[in-house]
Amino acid sequence: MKLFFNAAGFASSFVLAGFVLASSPAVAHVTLEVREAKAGAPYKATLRVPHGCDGTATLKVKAQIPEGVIAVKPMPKAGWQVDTVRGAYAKTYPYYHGAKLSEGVKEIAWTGKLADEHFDEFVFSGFLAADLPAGRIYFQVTQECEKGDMRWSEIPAAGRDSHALKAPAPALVILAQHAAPSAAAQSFKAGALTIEAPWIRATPGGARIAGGYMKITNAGKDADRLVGGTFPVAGRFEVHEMSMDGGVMKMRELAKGLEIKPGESVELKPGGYHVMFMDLKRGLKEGETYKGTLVFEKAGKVEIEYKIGPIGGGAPKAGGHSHH
Ligand SMILES: [Cu+2]
Repeated sequence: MKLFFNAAGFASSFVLAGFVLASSPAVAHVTLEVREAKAGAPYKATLRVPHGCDGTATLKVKAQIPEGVIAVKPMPKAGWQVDTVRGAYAKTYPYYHGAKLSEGVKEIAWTGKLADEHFDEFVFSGFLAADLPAGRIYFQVTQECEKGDMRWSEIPAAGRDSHALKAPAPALVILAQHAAPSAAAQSFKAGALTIEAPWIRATPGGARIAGGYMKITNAGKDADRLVGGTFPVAGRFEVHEMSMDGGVMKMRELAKGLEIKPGESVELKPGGYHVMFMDLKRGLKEGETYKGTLVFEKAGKVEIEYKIGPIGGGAPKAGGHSHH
């Protein structure tokens, strides 16, 4: 009798005694090399095919492109014929330079030969639509072999993960964009300046610092500078910029404040200029609001109100704060 091991390594032969096993267990699955990516950004997919079907060579690999993955292009592959099937997307998606895409590659098929004892990678590039919600999307893959085929098409039920599935479809975790809390956000006036939609990223765990973001527009004829401010639960308030330092993104205080030129807007946003609240006396939770002040060189002091936004992705790493 054939000894059968499942993925957990338990010998199941006694359970299956008396049955004829149709196929050997698939220990390694077809997976994506990079399994997390941000919406609204390019994505390079590398599908890894670890074995054939029941010991026979793979002759074709077909990947279905899920909705929201646009502008897909397969990478040519030596020794393999690459075919695509195009089709309409469920809707029109904005793409670079104002372009809109309403159709594109929905399926890629690679035809060639991959011996069972070999491993190979099948690569394509695409763009993850900005409105893809955080969560998982699945690339269903079919592997056609000399004998039989493997359909990597199982999608776990809501709230479950893929581990229990025999042939899970390769999954990609979509990370939410760090979007500012929305539109209904308030604006505040100080002389010729308008401050729009101030928000602060919620603080994870016991973090004692937080970044604040907003858009400042100068409708006047003279430049002004954001030079300081106050925040009720912060020990210190600084105006910061992010910049590259020896290949590492770091933040530093703008000693002379942040200039807002006449007729221009400056956006304070994650990864760029921001105000920094330090020595926080309490954590900031999403959904809360806090009043604070900003101080401008010419326009003087203005009271504003911040909304506390999501913790989100892309927060400056703690290491970047080592100078604080
Ligand atoms: Cu900072």
